[in-house]
Amino acid sequence: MTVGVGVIGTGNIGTAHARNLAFAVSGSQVSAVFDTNATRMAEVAGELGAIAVSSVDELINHRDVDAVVIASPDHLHAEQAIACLAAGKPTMCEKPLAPSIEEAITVLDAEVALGRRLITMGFMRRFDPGYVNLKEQLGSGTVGEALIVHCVHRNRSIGPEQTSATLLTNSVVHEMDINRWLLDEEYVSAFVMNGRPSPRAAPGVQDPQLVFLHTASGVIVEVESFGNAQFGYEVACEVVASEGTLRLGDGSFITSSSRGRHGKAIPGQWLGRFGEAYRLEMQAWIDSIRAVGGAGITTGPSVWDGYAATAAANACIAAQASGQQVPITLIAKPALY
Ligand code: ISE
Repeated sequence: MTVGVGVIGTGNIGTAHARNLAFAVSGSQVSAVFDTNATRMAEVAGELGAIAVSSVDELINHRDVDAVVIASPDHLHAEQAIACLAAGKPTMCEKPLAPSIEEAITVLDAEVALGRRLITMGFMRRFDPGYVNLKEQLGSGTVGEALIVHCVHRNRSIGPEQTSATLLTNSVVHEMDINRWLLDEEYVSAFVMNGRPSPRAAPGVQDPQLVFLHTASGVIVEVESFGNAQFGYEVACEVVASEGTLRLGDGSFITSSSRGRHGKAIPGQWLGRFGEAYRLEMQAWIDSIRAVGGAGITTGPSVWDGYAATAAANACIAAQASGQQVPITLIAKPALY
């Protein structure tokens, strides 16, 4: 069975997902696309041999659409995810599940009421070979127990729509997810340190910022989030453990020596760094749909993971505003997850 996918949003990430589904993933094709930018939508539809539809509703309910990718602006994810649940279609929802906890819970409630998992969260770092290796090595116990995790998340620049809060819900949300996955436990509190803003930061935007999370067992997760780092894209993670350390540098850095120079090329943005993770994420999603379809997805990041990451990001927003440490209290985990 070839899974016909409808892609909502043909911006950077939606187009990357659509190209992967059309050319790099086996078992899928892109049957329909939708975007409010009609020119861009037509270009992507033409390139992939998909139809361009006139609304999100038409896409979700189209008979050639077996499954949906949500790659629209963050504030639309929750309502579109709920519409996909109502149509009974397996869905890959880009992060975040929603910017606010309340909206995230509406999706959680809708999926629990349906009684089967249809939504997979697009936390692609879980498929990055570097992070997978880091988790395996930590799990093997050779460095002992994790005590502190230092993370670096630098973007070359951020758009004018980004605020101190969206840097947390849209960007640092990756660390919210990947560290609870790495450590296999939930967070219990958040604290955010504001410092001297970069002269490149837009007025009123706290950039860079230092985020501190405590997990249930007391591990400290520290994240440097820097949206306007200028030099390129960089993600790094170092686990300090009781018997040693594990360090994940930027997996896409290749050191080369040529023409009298020695050095590394730095990716300009996240697609360069996480290209393989995005492809592997899509292949795993399509494989799971082909295996179980609408009967319910059982692998990959879930709506619960999306909710937990949003809850941590929202605690950070409150911590940033108050300058205080803010507790993170999750609702009871439904049996579905
Ligand atoms: C973007 O949406 C991503 O997913 C990138 O990984 C992240 O670095 C960036 O800050 C986000 O805006």
